[in-house]
Amino acid sequence: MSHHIEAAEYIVGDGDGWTQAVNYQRWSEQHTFYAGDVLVFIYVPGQHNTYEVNEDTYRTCNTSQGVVATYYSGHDQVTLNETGDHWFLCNIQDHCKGGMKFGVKVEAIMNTSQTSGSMGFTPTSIGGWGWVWTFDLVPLVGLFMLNY
Ligand SMILES: [Cu+2]
Repeated sequence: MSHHIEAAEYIVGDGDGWTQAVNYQRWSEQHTFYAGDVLVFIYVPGQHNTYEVNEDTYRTCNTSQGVVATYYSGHDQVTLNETGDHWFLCNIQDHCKGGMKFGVKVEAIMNTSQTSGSMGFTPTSIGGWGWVWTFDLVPLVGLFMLNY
């Protein structure tokens, strides 16, 4: 009954795409992202862009440091290879400070055939994100990464 064998692709903002005046944090909270999933940022090139940044840069919108990757194509496909937190923003003018930014927490792929007691689900509060379900499953993460 694994519900997540294949990687999923998500259009950021759904029909709105990647633009201003959309609550992307709310959008991201509607999904559970797993390692290997793909975020697609759709926008008119030059009007926006996609920066993956660290958490500090996400909070401050100051991209003089903490930039992990940049995309400008207007159809940016970002694969969430690593589990853990990923932070994105638009670096055009004041778009980031206007709310054009969000974070996602990427989970390890769940192997539902394994029911050992090592899988511990823990409700965890992440600042400003409300309650989310997280779990630690280091052996599975290791297996997954071997596939890349
Ligand atoms: Cu923008």
